[in-house]
Amino acid sequence: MHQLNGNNLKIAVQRKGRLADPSQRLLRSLGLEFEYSEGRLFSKCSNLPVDLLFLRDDDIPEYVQDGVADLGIAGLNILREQQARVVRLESLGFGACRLCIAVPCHGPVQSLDDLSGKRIATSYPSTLQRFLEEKSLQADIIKIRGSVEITPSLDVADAICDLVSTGSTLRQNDLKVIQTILESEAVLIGNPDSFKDQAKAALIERLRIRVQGTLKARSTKYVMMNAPCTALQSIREILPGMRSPTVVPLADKEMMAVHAAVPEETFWDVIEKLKGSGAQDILVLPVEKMVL
Ligand code: PRT
Ligand code: ZN
Repeated sequence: MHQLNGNNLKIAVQRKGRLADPSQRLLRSLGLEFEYSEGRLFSKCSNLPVDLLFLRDDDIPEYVQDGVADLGIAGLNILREQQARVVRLESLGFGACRLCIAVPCHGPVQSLDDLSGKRIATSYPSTLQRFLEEKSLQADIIKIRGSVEITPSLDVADAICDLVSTGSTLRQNDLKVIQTILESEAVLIGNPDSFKDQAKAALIERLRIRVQGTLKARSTKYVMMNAPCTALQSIREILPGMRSPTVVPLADKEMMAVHAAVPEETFWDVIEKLKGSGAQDILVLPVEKMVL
């Protein structure tokens, strides 16, 4: 059995569930090398002074708050619900979902105002309570641990407040969203005291830069194209906000190759405009890491 090292940076991630695989993938993409097998509670990284703790997602904010772990990866939904005293370091771009109030499609409650005096079943009572207070709504909150979506058909509740990602669970239960109360995704959190330890603070900073480099790379494509030299000015204008693209001369003196990084969200627009301005033979490559 491995022993945890008191000086090592401890990172808590979900053991099993929706955030488990993407969290481990992210950690590996940061260059952390570790072993994992199901049922394992912790693992020492072989190449950095980092120990990983594998926990239930609900326990992660508290472990970080209490300093058992220095960093953690948890859903924003859990952080908000628990109001944990931790610092939010980075949004991680996975585990996206919305905490929503949903009602039976053809029931008496069709809007927020109809909720007055009604029963809302949820696993997120604090977040819901705060939302209702903000809206000056009075409703009974029924705290349920799982399978919240079946409570209206059992007449345990008139509405639910639950996480939605694809919406298929709601559709299967003939429910529809009337209000989103939180947009959530996985976030990297930290214990504020961990930054007081110089060695830990320095390692956290290194890991943060690696997280940013990995996320930036995921949302960027590397585009290579050939174009007539006369199109250089218009191609530069189509690639706004980029540093100067790389221009490589070709054997055909009138032609050049242009290489540039393009953000995913504007990708197709940019490609179409590039084509329109004379670019041809456009190659698009994924970017592995991006450190600016
Ligand atoms: O065992 P442990 O406590 O660690 O795991 P868990 O079962 O409590 O959590 P898990 O693995 O289901 O979810 C972990 C985290 O994933 C959540 O805290 C959210 O941050 C995030 N996440 C993203 C989701 C969903 N999407 C999601 N769709 N968590 C739960 N759901 C559930 C939702 O509650 C509902 O039952 O999926 C159903 C709805 O999904 P759709 O796709 O039908 O809309
Ligand atoms: Zn959980």
